[in-house]
Amino acid sequence: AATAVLGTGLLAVALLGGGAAIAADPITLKLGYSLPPTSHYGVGADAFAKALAEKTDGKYVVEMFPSNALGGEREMIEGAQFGTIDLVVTSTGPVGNFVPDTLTFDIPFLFRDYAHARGVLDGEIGQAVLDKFPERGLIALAWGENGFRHLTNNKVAVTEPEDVKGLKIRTMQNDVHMRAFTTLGALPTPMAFPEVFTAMQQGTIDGQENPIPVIVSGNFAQVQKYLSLTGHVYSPALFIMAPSRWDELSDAEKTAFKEAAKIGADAMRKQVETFEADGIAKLEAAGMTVVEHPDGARFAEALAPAYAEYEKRFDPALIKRIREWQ
Ligand code: EAX
Repeated sequence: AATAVLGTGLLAVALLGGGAAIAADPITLKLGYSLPPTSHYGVGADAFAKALAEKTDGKYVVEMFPSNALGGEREMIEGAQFGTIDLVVTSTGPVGNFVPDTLTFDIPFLFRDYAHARGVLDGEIGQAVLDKFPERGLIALAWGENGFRHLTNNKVAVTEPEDVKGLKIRTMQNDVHMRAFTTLGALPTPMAFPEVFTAMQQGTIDGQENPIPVIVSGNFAQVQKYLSLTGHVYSPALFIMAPSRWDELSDAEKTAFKEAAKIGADAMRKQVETFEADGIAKLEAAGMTVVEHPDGARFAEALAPAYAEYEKRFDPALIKRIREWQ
């Protein structure tokens, strides 16, 4: 019966396909995310649900609310704090407003590549940040992945930092990102994700920035002409849980939730890789002009004043440790 309200039918497929039993009287948990079921978030959330059912003998059934059905990411995180939403798969975009320690990871050009980002998040440094969530009224089960963010817009093929000057760019509700775009001379417009497509369509913004998996999943090629592979910042994702739900779990169940989230995160990362492998060609086929090699070194140089500020705001020793991670 729980699957009837999904509108996607994916849960039923995930559970039956996995052969997991559904307990006689299962507990249904609401999970929200901002992208379609076919996205990396959808794939990750389904893998989590399946693993959780297996590990708890079907005691927990996850009801999926994809495509912003429960609101933007900031609203969903608030829902988890209040206990009106049980689980959220979200980018860290708005998370710094709740748990400031996540903001260090939002510094542009901090991570070299996927292996670097994943290594830092899965190690001591990432765990220390996950451990900060309870004191902010949230539980973070595991790091997932959104991907390296690239710039799209409707005005100009961006190759150099100067090309960004005067562009109205939607950013996430994240002041580290906003600071970077202000420093480049853009006009950053913070906006919740559910409003972004319409804003591009109506021309109230010139562009936005997101990883390839989001640009593809969101059909942004329909409303954006230019894609520049700036890779200017790595965007982590998180499996977040409502503390009110978490506190009801036994220790064994807590372990099961964390393990299931890790399995979900691995599936999400694999799906990011799939989108990265064929996404750019798909976007070109859909009519986007792609700048494959914008001048990354000059972008980093142009951000010097922003870096000076980040060094004051965050722990410089931690930034150095992350940069030098091997
Ligand atoms: O989490 O708000 C954003 O641009 C996010 O990257 C998107 O919602 C996926």
